[in-house]
Amino acid sequence: MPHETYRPDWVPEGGGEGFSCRVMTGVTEKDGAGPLRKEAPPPRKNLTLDDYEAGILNGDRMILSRAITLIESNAPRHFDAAQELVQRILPHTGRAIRVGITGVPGAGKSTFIETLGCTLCREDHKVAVLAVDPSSTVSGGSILGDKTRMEQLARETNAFIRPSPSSGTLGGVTRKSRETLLLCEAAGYDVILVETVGVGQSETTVRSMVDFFMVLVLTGAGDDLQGIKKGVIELADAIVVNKADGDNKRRAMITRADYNQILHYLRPATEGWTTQAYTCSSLTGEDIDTIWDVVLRFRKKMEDSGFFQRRRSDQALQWVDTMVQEFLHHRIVQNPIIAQRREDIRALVERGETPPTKAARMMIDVMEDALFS
Ligand SMILES: Nc1nc2c(ncn2[C@@H]2O[C@H](COP(=O)(O)OP(=O)(O)O)[C@@H](O)[C@H]2O)c(=O)[nH]1
Ligand SMILES: [Mg+2]
Repeated sequence: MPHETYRPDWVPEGGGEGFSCRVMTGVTEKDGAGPLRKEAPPPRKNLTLDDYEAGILNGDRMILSRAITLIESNAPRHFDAAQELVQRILPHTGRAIRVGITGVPGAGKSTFIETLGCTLCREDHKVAVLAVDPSSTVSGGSILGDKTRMEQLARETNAFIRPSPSSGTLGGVTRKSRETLLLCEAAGYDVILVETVGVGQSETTVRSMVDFFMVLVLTGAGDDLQGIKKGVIELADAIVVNKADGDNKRRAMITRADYNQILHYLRPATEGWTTQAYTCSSLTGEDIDTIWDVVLRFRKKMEDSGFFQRRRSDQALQWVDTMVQEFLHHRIVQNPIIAQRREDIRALVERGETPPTKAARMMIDVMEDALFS
């Protein structure tokens, strides 16, 4: 097997790691060095659903990764298997605290997650990091950026980092992210951190899959709120003014006060919880523990009031509705008869020959005909 470390027979009793061998993939003819040994890739054992289930419940990261790949697959035959798998692991989900983190590019989301994640891992938490990146679904590029690699956190054995699935509609990505979150919970991750950018629709999407939602902001909010829409602030359970270090610290305090002023006039995102602004530095780690205490205090309070569970079941129901809508939308836009008739009816409206309400009625009739009869 290529790139595998093994210990040969001649290792002396008590011989340390230094006696390991590392086997590299052989050079092939393509490399231009003549007819050398050609090594076939190791056969990848096909996993059964039982293998997946047992592996996930055992916390096997390799099997967890492969299960997520199954979920992310767009092939119809994988879809059924993936759904069966999600059904099977469902009784083992729900025990993690799910935290969403948004903010404009450069706000320090990835750095924050890395610092917080490493701290939690050292406290024996198992931390899974997921990303929902709407840009990668459209352009193939990522706004979340390279730092999503989170090199320090990636080295922690208690951490599992999964980048955003990179194809499909935001709806498809959302389904995959939600199901990935469930698999991670079943694999024993008790903290799930979901990173997304504060542009477009993705923060509403992430809000709908997490318990606690925070917005990372930079200093100097002023009147323009740094392009962060008021709508995003209204989704937040905490505003975190990041980069409160060095010369920036004093300004961060002022920004925090500014946000608290604004929050005073907004409806809180979570019933029974007062959203406040805090400062921290993801670079030095200062006050990262304070932010985590806020999350824990939130969970305790919401569990006591019953709101925690209620939000989760509301989210599940809302998720069903969203998927039905998306499914119908998909069926409608994919249908050639509907597409043709739609053009005809639009032309009638454009020429002023049919009033809009009647045209809408005609469209509905066409759809019912095409889809349900
Ligand atoms: N001084 C300082 N710089 C930070 C802090 N957090 C992040 N940065 C820097 O800000 C830049 C953007 O950080 P990144 O985590 O990639 O932001 P993201 O786009 O929101 O994920 C990087 O150069 C970080 O090193 C912080 O708390 N203090
Ligand atoms: Mg990032």
